[in-house]
Amino acid sequence: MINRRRFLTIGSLAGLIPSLSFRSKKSASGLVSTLSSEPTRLAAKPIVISTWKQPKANAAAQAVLDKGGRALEAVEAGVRVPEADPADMSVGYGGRPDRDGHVTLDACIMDERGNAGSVTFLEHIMHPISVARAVMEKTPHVMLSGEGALNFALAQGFKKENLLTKKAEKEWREWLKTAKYKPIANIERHDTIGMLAIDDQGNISGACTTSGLAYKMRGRVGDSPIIGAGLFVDNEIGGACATGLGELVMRTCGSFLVVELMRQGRTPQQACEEAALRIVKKQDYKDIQVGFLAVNKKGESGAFSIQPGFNYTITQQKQTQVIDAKSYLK
Ligand code: SD4
Repeated sequence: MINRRRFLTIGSLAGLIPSLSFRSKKSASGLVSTLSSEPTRLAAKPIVISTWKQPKANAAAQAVLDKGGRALEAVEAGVRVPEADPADMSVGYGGRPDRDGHVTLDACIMDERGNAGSVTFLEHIMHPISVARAVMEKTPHVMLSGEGALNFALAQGFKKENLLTKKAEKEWREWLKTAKYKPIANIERHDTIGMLAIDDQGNISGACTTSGLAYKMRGRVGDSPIIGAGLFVDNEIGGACATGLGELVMRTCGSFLVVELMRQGRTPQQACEEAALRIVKKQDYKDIQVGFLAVNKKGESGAFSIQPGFNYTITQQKQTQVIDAKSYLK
């Protein structure tokens, strides 16, 4: 499907983003700019779509939708899979710690009514997404952080656990020998999961959960739990989520921007591309990865990243595929 897509050169779209100097061909620096003329994937509902290679998470979400469940239930069930999987070292249990050796988690969730819940800097709880959902449904707030989030989780019956696996600890101790902190595109194997789903009723929900950047400063919170940055859903329009270096996504309200661009008429693919170009235009992106993923109300979807290497998993009509996203740099 991806190879069959037609692309417009950015030159013909210069009116949309006037101040970028677009190139229609590969330049000396290797930059290529494109905005697609078609959505990446044609509409089909229900749909589950998630950042990176997450077939098991999509299967768990799809199982909920197969029973006629809400998209909200689906995305929660879906992202709980990598949260509990120690092999996924960017999410939940087994996540890489901060520079002081603590696993700290960020997550958020949004439903079709525009309700939102979020936890940041949460420690010791395997399923931050479920705590985020409890914040949404059981408190008058949107976001709880740190000790307050942990106390709330414990009061809700969540169990306190050690989330630092031997493997993650060993790698961290190795890192301590040089303790150089420089996030590099894809090298940290970004597996943060952002998931969007549309259910039988046509309702959209989303979830995003991560242990954040490996060896981050203690207390650092990324884009993933920030409504509008790591995730945004507007049931009239669509949903979007982001992965990669959160600082770049937060500075541009990335997921909100993608949804707003879809509101203005962009396809999900075009919206993801334009949001990535916004970052490229304003930020130092050279070694940095950011990927966007979006779905609109019709069930069309799209994805785009700054660096090559970003992929996503889509489940539609009972078929699951992992697709390489187009990228700004080649
Ligand atoms: C963050 N956006 O904390 C997250 C990291 C990420 O895959 O996406 N990793 O900045």
